[in-house]
Amino acid sequence: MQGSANLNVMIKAARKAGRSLVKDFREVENLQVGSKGPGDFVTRADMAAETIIRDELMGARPQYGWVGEETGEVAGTDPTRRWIVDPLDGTTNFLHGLPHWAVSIALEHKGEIVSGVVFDAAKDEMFVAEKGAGAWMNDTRIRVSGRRSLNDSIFATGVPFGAKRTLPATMQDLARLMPQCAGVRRWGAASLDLAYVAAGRYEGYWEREINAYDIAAGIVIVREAGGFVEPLREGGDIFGDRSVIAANGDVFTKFSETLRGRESA
Ligand code: LIP
Repeated sequence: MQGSANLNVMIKAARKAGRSLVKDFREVENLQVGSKGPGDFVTRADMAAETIIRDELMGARPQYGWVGEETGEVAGTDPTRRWIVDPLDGTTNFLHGLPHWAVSIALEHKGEIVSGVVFDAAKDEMFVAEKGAGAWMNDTRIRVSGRRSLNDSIFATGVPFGAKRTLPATMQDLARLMPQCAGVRRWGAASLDLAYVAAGRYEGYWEREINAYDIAAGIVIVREAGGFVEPLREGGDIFGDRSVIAANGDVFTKFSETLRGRESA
């Protein structure tokens, strides 16, 4: 893909952070579980990755704003653009030695996500998209799946850590959806859930109580792969409501109506 200068900066940052995380991920497997076990180590790995990304992005574009999972929000001198970064999405998987986690970097311009990079460093899968330029995985153009019926479709969801507030609603979602589809998965990395929808690996994904930095990059990747992304609440706001629903265009209506409680014929 012929990306913009900004996208190239994002890809470089993701690769650099990914290399550091892969090294740390190998270490996690050698650590003993205990009070001074992988938990502290993973927090340090996460912080180190965020520092790498921040140095790269802020070094290249010091005028842009910044939102990072670990370091919070910093306003830029250019109020129209900001980076939205999760250095390690899928922390719990990482902590348990499960190779399903990613670096997620998005660029927002005037309230819209215009570029996104989701890097699954353990599998060396780099998902990227830029508004108007399509979505790619490594050197291959990706598209959402062509499955049209809910019955044949697989979906993914997530439940936040703790989940007290969200669990009953998610259970209701599952009760509505599962009898009508081929299966629901819970992989534990929202950025990759969106990237997988974009790559046609499953048909859709939804989540309640999700943070902007977990999903910002994936949003533009799904849209550029031909899919739809909306807030779960009709007419709502994805980041404001902290809820999202994404799917290929063929199943989106039935999928969203099922979750929103209005089952279509
Ligand atoms: C996690 C997500 C996961 C979601 C959790 C959490 P983290 O991100 O990607 O899929 O269900 O609520 O936000 O904490 O690993 O960066």
